[in-house]
Amino acid sequence: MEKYYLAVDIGASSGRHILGTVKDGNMVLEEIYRFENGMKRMGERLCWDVESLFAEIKEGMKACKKLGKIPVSMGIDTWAVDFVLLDREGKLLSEAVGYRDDRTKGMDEEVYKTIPLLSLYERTGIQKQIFNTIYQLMAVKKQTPEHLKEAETFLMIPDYFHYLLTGVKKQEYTNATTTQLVSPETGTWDYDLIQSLGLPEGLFLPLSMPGTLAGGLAPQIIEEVGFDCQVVLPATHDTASAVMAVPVVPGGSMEDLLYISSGTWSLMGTELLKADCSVKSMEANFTNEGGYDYRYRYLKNIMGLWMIQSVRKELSRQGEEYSFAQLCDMASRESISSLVDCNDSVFLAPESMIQAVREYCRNHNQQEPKTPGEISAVIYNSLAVCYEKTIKELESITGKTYPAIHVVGGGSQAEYLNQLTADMTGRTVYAGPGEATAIGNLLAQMLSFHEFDDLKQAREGVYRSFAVKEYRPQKGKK
Ligand code: ADP
Ligand code: LRH
Repeated sequence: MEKYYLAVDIGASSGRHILGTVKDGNMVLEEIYRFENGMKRMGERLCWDVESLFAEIKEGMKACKKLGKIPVSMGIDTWAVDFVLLDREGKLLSEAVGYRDDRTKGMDEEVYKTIPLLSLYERTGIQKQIFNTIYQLMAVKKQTPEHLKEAETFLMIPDYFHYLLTGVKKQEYTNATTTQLVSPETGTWDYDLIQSLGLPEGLFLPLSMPGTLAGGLAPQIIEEVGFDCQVVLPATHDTASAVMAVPVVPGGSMEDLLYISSGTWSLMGTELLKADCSVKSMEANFTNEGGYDYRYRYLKNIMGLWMIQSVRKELSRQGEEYSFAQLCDMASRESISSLVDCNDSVFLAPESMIQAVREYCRNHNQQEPKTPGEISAVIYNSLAVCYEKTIKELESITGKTYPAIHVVGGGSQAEYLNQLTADMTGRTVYAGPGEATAIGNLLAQMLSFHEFDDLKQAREGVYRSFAVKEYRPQKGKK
């Protein structure tokens, strides 16, 4: 009898249900359901439609039933930093506001009235991003304080979905670290910080590690989807799951891996056994997010393929349909040398990404990209330059050298970008697996059911199970 595990991986641009099994030590995957995702304007705010996302979660579960492949366990991961507040009856107090909404404007200064930026970094090790949960909670406190007063429960988005499935409220560690309210020293909420910010301490429960059993499905869910299974918390932050699935050559080392988790964002970094909360690290804007087994994900957020996703959508609205592969192909034939700083805040949520890229080039006295191919070329080239800069910073901070880059996630299919990255950085790029996040989600469940002994064995399993494509740097291309 096959033993199936179900990963529900919801990224900012799409979600999927993937069934996984282990056969002779190798992982076998089957994608059974996929759906679109994206923030939507609801009233004044950019929000996630959590109601329809939960309906999609259940639809995918029904697909298991239809196939007759009932998982022993399931787990959900999503993007980080966003949350919901629930009242005493477990009802949402507001829409689930998304991280690209501008409600956090000026909230950094509000937080710094209580704790200066440097102390905040020293205490949490988390990279400043204006959308971190800490700034979002400050926005709630300033703009709708009644929600904080009425709130009985704070749950990050995947914790909320697990609660809807099981009726059990758990707060998972890896995603909790992205709130910027967790101490890397203790691995739990920094209650002094929470108190000093005037946030209700009671909202923050003891944290649960990936692999924790949340419980079985609630009776009404069993009735709806047609089966029961355990819910096991994966690393609920999608990037933490993706990093778990960075392949390791059998007998090789897990230390000193350099990865890019490439999707809507490019998360580039390594793992550290101890968080680096130094001033140098803060100035380079590296983060120490919590990972499986308390291995810190020492990385930098780079704006990533969000830029190309936005361009593609915009072109589609104008009646020009291109696949990502086509945009890559068109970009590869352009010679434009203009570059943008991908991490400039003008690219976080512009009305028009095409105009934002053009304007940036114009303002920096560079050639303005005109055609879709030119715009895509500017974006892909700028990303590769950003990767090169990030490696240099990382090597200078850790004192190590990283000869190869593992690109995992949907973006590992961008062949043109992989080759550019190899050429620009002078390192070999290993691209794949493309479904790293779902694989990492499955690994946490499988580890909890003892399919693998430990993370290293699990990562060696990833190496054996999935094809990885190699891109060697070509001389003279830089
Ligand atoms: P997320 O989980 O953040 O929603 P994914 O990991 O699914 O994102 O990655 C989606 C991105 O991968 C797309 O935005 C696109 O840029 C890139 N991508 C996927 N397939 C291809 C392809 N065939 N060629 C080029 N890029 C691709
Ligand atoms: C990637 C991701 C990233 C976060 C961002 C909000 O999907 O989780 O790690 O910084 O979304």
